Amino acid sequence: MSRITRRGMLRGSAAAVCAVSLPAAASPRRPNIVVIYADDLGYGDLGCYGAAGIRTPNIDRLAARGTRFTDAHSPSATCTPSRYALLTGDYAWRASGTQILPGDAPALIRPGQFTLPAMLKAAGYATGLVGKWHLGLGDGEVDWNGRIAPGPLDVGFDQAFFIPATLDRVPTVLIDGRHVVNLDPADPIEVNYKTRIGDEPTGVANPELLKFGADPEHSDTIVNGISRIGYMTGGRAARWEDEELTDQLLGKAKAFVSARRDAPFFLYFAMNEPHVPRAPHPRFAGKSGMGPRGDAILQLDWTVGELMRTLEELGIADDTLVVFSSDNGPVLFDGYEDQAVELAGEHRPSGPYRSGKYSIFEGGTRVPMITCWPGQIPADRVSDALVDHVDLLASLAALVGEALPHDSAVDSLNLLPAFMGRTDRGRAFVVEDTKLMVTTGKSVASSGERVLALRAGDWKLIRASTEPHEFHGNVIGTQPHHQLYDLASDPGERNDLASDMPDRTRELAAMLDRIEQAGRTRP
Ligand code: NG6
Ligand code: CA
Repeated sequence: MSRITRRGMLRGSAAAVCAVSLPAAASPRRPNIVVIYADDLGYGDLGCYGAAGIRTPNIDRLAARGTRFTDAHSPSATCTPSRYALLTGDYAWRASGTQILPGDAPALIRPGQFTLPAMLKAAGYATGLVGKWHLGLGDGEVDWNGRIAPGPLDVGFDQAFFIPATLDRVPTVLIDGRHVVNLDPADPIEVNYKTRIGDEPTGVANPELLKFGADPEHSDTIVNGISRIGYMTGGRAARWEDEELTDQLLGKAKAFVSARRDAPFFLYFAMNEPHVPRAPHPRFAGKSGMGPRGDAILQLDWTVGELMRTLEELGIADDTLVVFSSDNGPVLFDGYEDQAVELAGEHRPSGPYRSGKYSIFEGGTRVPMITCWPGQIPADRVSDALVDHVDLLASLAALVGEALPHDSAVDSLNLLPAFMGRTDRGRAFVVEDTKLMVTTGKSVASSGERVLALRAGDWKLIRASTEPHEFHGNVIGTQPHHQLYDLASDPGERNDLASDMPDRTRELAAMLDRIEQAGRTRP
């Protein structure tokens, strides 16, 4: 019997394993684990999920070699809370402060907190982060010119090469471990999210310097011809060049896996595509016919292919479990005039689901997800199991034989058999989450209401919220009353059944209240 079966599967769900005949697997090594987390990639954005207008052969190949999920959810409809839940195993809405963070926010995950990388590190894994962090740094006053802590290295990563927040937020610099890369001490960095500092051009004052226009929220300091959210001065030698960034991150990811080819490693490769601002390398520019958003998806796909090729060349592809997914649903216009809306044509970035990023409708959190581990996970399989990224922590703990402390990872369920593609039995329910955007002139705060929805089987209850909600003219799903949808017959959430089915609505609303009040969902 393989180590996986012995150490993980039987512990979690013996029945599920026995129900399906497994490929007789030779004893695998403890696998390397690579989580590739795309940013704002939608359910309908990949060829293997039905996109006809965009070619994603590398990610499609990953799906052909593994299992593709049709009902996988990011824990939230925006980045910070999704990543918080992925890394901690707690639904983000249980904690305060888990909204989209500015680039100078303090560390949200505190040192000592139980996390996915800390768990894998305890199991003997080398752990690395390459890419987007967006979970805050420091204790309130980040010293961009000195030692930056706490950060990823304090919550379980051995190595971290990362961008602090988002591509559209200052500071637009990379951090290696605890220090800004290429920082010239004679040109110190200063960051301010409230008032303009220094005399560098801004999108508001110098729109003629921009590669593309931006809305007022994205019109502060211009870096590399792109205006950002927030002001920064200094650090000129350290500023990234958007067009080169993904190649640089890929280089780091390749170096990490190459250096650790002989030991189990965990790589969290947090890619930025197709988040705004979309400025892919010139070799992708204009190639999709859908403008920079489509081109960014081509870049994402190519980069995934390169990382896979590296694993193959190192001879470790068969010893590596790859998980591919996205932190939230898609958005076309997100502040920059890059023609994403105009050039989308027939492309439906959310596939059959309604709305996208920021939304409590399915498009907000129903994301592509693929797991691939040659010889262990069935190839070319489609799974309808209901799964959530919050479950990866408990599931991977089961895989490597680590126990979870009772009071940590409180919403993370061991769904290893589902992630291994060996059963379609996933969660009985999942809580969907969004923290609403409130647009008030210049300031777009995500200090608005938190709206939760409960998926129980095909039923979906969207909890009533008091604020009316739109984002850039899109209805994002909230109403002053509960909504009830039957996704089996109405996947697009058009037919609110709440007034026709008051009992079911009440029952699901009460269940959601109980889940919230219980403080945990893991048994
Ligand atoms: C929003 C930004 C948006 C994007 C998002 C974070 C405005 C108007 N919009 O506040 O451009 O950066 O935050 O995206 O400021 S996420 O994928 O990291 O959650
Ligand atoms: Ca995102």
